[in-house]
Amino acid sequence: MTRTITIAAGQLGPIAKDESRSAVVERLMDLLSQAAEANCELVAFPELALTTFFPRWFTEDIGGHDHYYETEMPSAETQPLFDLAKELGVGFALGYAELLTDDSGATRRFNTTVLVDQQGEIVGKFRKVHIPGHESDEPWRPFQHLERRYFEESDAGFAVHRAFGGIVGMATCNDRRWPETYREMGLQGVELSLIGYNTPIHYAPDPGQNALQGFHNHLCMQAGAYQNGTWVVGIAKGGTEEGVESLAQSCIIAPSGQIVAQAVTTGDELIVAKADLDWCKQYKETLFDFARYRRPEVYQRITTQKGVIEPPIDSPTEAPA
Ligand code: CDV
Repeated sequence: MTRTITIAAGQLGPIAKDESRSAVVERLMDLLSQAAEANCELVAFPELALTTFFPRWFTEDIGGHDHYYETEMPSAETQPLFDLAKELGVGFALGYAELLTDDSGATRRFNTTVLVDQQGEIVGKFRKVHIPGHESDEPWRPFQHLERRYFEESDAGFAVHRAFGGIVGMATCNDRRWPETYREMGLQGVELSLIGYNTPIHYAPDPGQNALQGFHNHLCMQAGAYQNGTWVVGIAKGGTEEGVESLAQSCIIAPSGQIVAQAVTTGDELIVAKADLDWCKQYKETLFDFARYRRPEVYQRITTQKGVIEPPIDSPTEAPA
């Protein structure tokens, strides 16, 4: 039995600050309809796909941004997308800002993605683990990246889900730059990794990286795909949003690390690929046969140490005898 599924990245162009949720949901539904016409089983949408990228603006009271968050999923405004998914038999992954009140009564804010199956049911939820940027007002920047003010880091890690006939995982934007993200999912047998992103071209702490944004985007996702034998779908919200230019270049990457489909615009665009999930085995059972070749006993620093600890300057390390 073949395990080939047709998957799509539903890239979005900019979302204006005053664009309504309903208008954005219309755009998502249009992409989902295109995915159905292309016989897709699944379409993945970007990070924070329902609103403008609001962490670019400082507010003293973060509650002043609460209207950018969802308190329920689906909500009255997003329900039509779920209904269409069920009607057309096309699942989706959707990134959004999540606001909740926990059991102790505390308000929690996460950068979240849900995985929805072909019956329109939520079958997985992921909360962003690596939160980039800064917490405080930094007015020297041409625009800010206050994700660390508006979201907390999730401790839930990288779960995977049996869905769409395979093993599906999710990660969000900055997570894609960290090899641990893919390896955590790889160790659970992931076959399809869905990663939405909002990546401004201008990187204020080191503008020398601006020209390399496209290269770094593909570099990390292609490496993650190959080293873990997984399909990776990278989905951008690209184009110039509220004056900030963001990377597009959404792509679908095979377990070989090769890009098999790539967006050519910076706006709303659907890209499609047929993904043979059994292709993953060619890597998982050969070069990257984890059970045979990994050496976790010599990787202790990876989970026990956070920052870099350099060797002392005056005591050179001895070569083993
Ligand atoms: N949304 C993001 O996580 N953006 C970061 C930028 C700030 C570097 C990224 O890794 O693309």
